[in-house]
Amino acid sequence: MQALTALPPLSEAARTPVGAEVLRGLSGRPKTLSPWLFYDDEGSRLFEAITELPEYYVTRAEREILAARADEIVGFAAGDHRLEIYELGAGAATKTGLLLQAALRRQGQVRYRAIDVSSSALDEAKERLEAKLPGLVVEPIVADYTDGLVHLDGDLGDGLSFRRPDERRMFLYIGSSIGNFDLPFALRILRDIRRQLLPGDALLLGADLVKDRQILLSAYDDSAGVTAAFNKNVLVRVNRELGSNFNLQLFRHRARWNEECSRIEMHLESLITQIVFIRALDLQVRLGRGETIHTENSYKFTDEQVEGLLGRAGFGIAKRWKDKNGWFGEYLAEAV
Ligand code: AVI
Repeated sequence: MQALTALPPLSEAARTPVGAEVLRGLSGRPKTLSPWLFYDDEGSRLFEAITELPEYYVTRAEREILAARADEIVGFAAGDHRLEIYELGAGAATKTGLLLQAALRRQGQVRYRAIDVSSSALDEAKERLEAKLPGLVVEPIVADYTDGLVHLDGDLGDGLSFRRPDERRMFLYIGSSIGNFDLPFALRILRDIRRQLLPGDALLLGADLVKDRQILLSAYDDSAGVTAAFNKNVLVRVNRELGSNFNLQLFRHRARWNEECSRIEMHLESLITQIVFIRALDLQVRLGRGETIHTENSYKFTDEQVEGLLGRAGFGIAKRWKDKNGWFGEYLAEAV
């Protein structure tokens, strides 16, 4: 009975971000749930575990590039200016340390403004990075950058008008997070970033590249089942927050390569014909056997696609780097 009283009333539940998304995604067909729902505490923990998996090359490949090239990247971005570094979706900011160290080697002191929805991840990153890197000042900005950066102007401070002439901004958008958005939305994010910059400022964009299909499929359907648990955790979250009765045993994790769209798709496939009830939304969800809930896209790019997107957003390419396998790309783009 306790759970009954803990749930918000119907109309209120549908207006919470989670309620609204579940109502939108599961009312019609095809069924979808947005990937931001993955990242509750357990989902964030599972994602960190994914980044350590042997099959999930993405994080390792990017770290390899940053470890080898951080000084070069920072040098290109700075020219003879001082760099101020911003990061979108900073989270625990583990790979970023390599770039911050390189910037500190150049200029002794660095201001790093980290933007993320999770205040606890930002607090943890501030404590860890400032303790480890003397000269670094971390300024956490708690915000959802997918809502646009314009309303951040106050937080981003002096906007564009109040810039020291010897200073340049470098935005970091690494980890191939750009790949989790459809292309028009990805372009919108890049344009939002461009609006925060002046000509000569820089954006470092990390993008996962098209490669052998089997390598891609294993990365999103690992042998230890961590990605499956990450995917199914979305149902655990909906059960907890909206009082639904999804039975995890009756769903299978699926990773598919969609060649035409150049993306890995993650789905939750219903193993039987079933009806799930979502109490807080007073919603019955009918799923046929084999029907799926599409939970994530992860686009894989070519150099031309990345550079085309950057060009349309108002950037020129200054330089690009790859890992030794050529699986991941780091693109330094200059605001023009
Ligand atoms: C966060 N993002 C870049 C990851 C990716 O590879 O698309 C999310 C992920 N989904 C399953 N594994 C990792």
